[in-house]
Amino acid sequence: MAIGRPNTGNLGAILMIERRLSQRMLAGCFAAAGASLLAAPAVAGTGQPSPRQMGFQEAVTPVAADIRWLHDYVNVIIFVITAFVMCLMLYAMWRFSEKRNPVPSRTTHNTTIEVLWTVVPVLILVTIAVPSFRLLFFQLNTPKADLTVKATGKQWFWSYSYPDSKFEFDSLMVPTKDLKPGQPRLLAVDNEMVVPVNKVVKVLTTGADVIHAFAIPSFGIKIDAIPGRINETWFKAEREGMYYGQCSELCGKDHAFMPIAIRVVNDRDYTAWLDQAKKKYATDDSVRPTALAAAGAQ
Ligand SMILES: [Cu+2]
Repeated sequence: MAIGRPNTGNLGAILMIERRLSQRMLAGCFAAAGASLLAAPAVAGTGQPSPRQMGFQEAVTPVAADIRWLHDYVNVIIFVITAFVMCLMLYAMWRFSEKRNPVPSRTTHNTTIEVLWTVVPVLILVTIAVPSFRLLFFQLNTPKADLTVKATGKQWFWSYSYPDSKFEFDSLMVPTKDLKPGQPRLLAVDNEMVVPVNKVVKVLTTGADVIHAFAIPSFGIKIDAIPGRINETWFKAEREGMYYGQCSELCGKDHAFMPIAIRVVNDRDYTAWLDQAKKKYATDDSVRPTALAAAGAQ
């Protein structure tokens, strides 16, 4: 009795279904990729994510622009290496298959190729390390600051203090039901941090309770806000507008609901804001001794 026959029939049918399915899946993947490419906005979001965004949010500071450049540069290197290794593997599978190469050679060691596959990766790493270190120094060396703002992460909102002008205020997320037109959900806040355009802003961060992290994708900054210590970063926004970020360190129940909103304005608007902010957020140091504000003034 041919035991194998019914099985062969089943197997054939299964294989055919599988082939059709994989064809369909492949077509689906291509369609999805095509649709997302077509539907993707010309530029990724500025200051906030945009629907079907590919890649980073648009860079508005020199540091963020450099981060984007390094990312694209390393991506090209990754692509070339991956393509090269894939071609090499495909060629080896084809050329040295049992059919084409029944008696394998017993060659071992080839000094030239061994030197090459040691030296070439080292050179590739050097071409990555040089711009990467340059970017690190650029990020970590704060230029002379025009303005200092201290951001204190609290469960679950941010407080901004302007030590030069001696005021501090809290910045809380606007609940979805209270959003005004144009305000992005989970990102809009009641009191935005306001800074002037084209000015170096030094940001000091600290945490009042647990570790939070201050991050603005468009500015290319992300730095931990740790209780008991002050961290420092800087940005120079080169375009006016609203820029959003979020706490980027899991800090508790409402971690997802303590956005960071920074409004970058021209000098005139900044002076006007500063004048009214001084009145609005005036703190009487005798009533409210803020050790945090003092720490920021250093
Ligand atoms: Cu947090």
